[in-house]
Amino acid sequence: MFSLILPFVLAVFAATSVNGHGYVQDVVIGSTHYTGYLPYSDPYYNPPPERIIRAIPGNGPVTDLSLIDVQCNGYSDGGVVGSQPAPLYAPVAAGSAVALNWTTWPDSHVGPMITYLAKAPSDITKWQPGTDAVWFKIAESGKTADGKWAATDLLTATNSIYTFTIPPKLQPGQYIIRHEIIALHAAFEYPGAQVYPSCIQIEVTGSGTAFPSSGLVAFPGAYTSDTPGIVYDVYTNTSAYPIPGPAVWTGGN
Ligand SMILES: *[C@@H]1O[C@H](CO)[C@@H](O)[C@H](O)[C@H]1NC(C)=O
Ligand SMILES: *[C@@H]1O[C@H](CO)[C@@H](O)[C@H](O)[C@H]1NC(C)=O
Ligand SMILES: [Cu+2]
Repeated sequence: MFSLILPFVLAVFAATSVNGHGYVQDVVIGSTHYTGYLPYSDPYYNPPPERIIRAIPGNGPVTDLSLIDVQCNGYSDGGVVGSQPAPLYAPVAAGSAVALNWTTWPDSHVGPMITYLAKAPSDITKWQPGTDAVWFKIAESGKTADGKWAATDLLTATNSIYTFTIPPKLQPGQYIIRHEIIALHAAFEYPGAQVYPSCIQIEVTGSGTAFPSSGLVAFPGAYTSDTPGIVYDVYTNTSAYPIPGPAVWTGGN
């Protein structure tokens, strides 16, 4: 039985008074739904519900890109360390679609949506990548030629569901999906860009053999104040938006 304790009630009040922001609240793979890590209720259950998404402290962003927090969200100096493993992982056949259901995203928080993978060298429910260069980008969406942003325009148009595909030829194994929105409403200077990362544990199945042979990046590390797209004035800049990070790896397609 779950026991619900008083702080839950307090947390719900606190949550409703916090401005917007958000996180991935639900993951859909095939016909299977996985509830995301819910930062305003999960910590108050004993035992806590078991999730495939790594714990986050709340719906707020990370702005100091040098912190481990930029990997999976979390307090580097608090009880929840970014990238703390989750107890479960979801099986996914290579080539399948993964649908990520975000909480309602604030209109003001425009920016790109970017998705990385990292392959766990051992049991993913115990693995913390730390500052190792293990991440490669598999999907990205920024600003369209007619000025529509992945977040919020395109995300809202799909009922807050962002969908991407696991590369069909990717070699099997356990992977962390690192998916993020980078909100740019204050990114005219550094620090300003707000990173909202979410780390989802999966086990990819199939007979693929593809894996990137170079170009893996680290979080923290991949983004700094000098990375194109980290400082960008969304209110005045009508040029194309350079999505931060490495090129998308297409070797598994
Ligand atoms: C997204 O998740 C929320 C909360 O579980 C749910 O109410 C909503 O229907 C989901 N959206 C879609 C399009 O499935
Ligand atoms: C607009 O953004 C691009 C890409 O970041 C940058 O190179 C350019 O200098 C910016 N333009 C202005 C006027 O700030
Ligand atoms: Cu916000």
